[in-house]
Amino acid sequence: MTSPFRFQIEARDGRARRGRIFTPRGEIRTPAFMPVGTAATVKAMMPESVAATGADIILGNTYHLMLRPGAERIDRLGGLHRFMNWGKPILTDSGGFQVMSLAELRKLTEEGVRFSSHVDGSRHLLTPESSMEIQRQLGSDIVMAFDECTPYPADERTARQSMELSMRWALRSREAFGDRPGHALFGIQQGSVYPELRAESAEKLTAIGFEGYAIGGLAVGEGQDQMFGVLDYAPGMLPEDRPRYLMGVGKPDDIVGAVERGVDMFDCVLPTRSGRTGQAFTRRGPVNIKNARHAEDPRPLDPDCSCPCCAAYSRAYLHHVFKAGEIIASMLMTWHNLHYYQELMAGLRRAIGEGRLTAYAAAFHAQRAEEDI
Ligand code: PRF
Ligand code: ZN
Repeated sequence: MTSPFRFQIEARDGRARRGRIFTPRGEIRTPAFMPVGTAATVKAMMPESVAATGADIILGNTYHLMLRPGAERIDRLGGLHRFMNWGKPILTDSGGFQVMSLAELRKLTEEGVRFSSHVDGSRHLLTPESSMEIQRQLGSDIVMAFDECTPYPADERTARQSMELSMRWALRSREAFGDRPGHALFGIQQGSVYPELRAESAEKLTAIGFEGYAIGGLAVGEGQDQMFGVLDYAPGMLPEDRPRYLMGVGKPDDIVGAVERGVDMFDCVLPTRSGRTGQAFTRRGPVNIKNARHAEDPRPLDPDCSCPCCAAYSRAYLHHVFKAGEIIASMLMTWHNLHYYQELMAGLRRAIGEGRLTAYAAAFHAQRAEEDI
């Protein structure tokens, strides 16, 4: 019998791969972009609309859901999929990264992280074991190991200590996760910008054995040049036959560059958050709908876009509803942005399948370099 969770590579182009992850909740076409659904909602979107943009999987967060409404409550209500009415796969992040960026009075020890909730100040402890239990209660399809995202910049000694702690936590995560057919556990590589540490981290994770491998600790302020520098070698250190996930990335050009370097999965708040703050992504580059030059512009955000926003609404209307603080501004702009991201991923997958990724990336960059829109 083949495993209910498996990754199949269908095409390669340079270091890039096109493939498919099979799960009991459906297939994930890779390279994949996962919209962020932190608090059991992809903000401003109905789940069926998220699916209509082409998303095969969304991301949820241990940290937010354990604090509100609580993982045990979601478990009693039939799990996160039923709770939020999203039947396709869900990947959940393990919580450590969000604790370090959102919680107060944090204390990191060998055991885990103690912190105060940013919601009500209540005290909590997250450990590899409790993170695995919470992600099980949520019913997550792809569970992330509990790690520390090494802050940037970090000297090599500090980065080593942090990476080694994450690797001890990765082993504890694997042991606590146990055997759960149809569910996957992904390990997370750390090591900051140090090739030797990235290599050691990859060796330790591979020895433990995971269904997939994430590259953590990037997009934390190092800039695109340094991030691509790490991505020139880091994906190649991870097992060839498993999905590779670059956490928290990124801008459209970050994604194109990372796919060219062998990454299969991405998540980022950018399309959803930008949608709510008035920034639209288009083939010609970003458009800020708040700008007065759109006030009487009858054209859609992007004439080449087939999303419901561009099919029926002008820039003038979007400018107006955004300025008026109307909820539909967030709805339309978020839909457009998620559609743009999914079209980008579909274009990358098609290009890899046809062996023309280099030309696709060149056209992507050329279109954006054209004059102001
Ligand atoms: N670890 C985890 N989640 C993350 C990251 C990480 O390193 C990042 C880094 N960009 C984003 N989200 N667990
Ligand atoms: Zn559109």
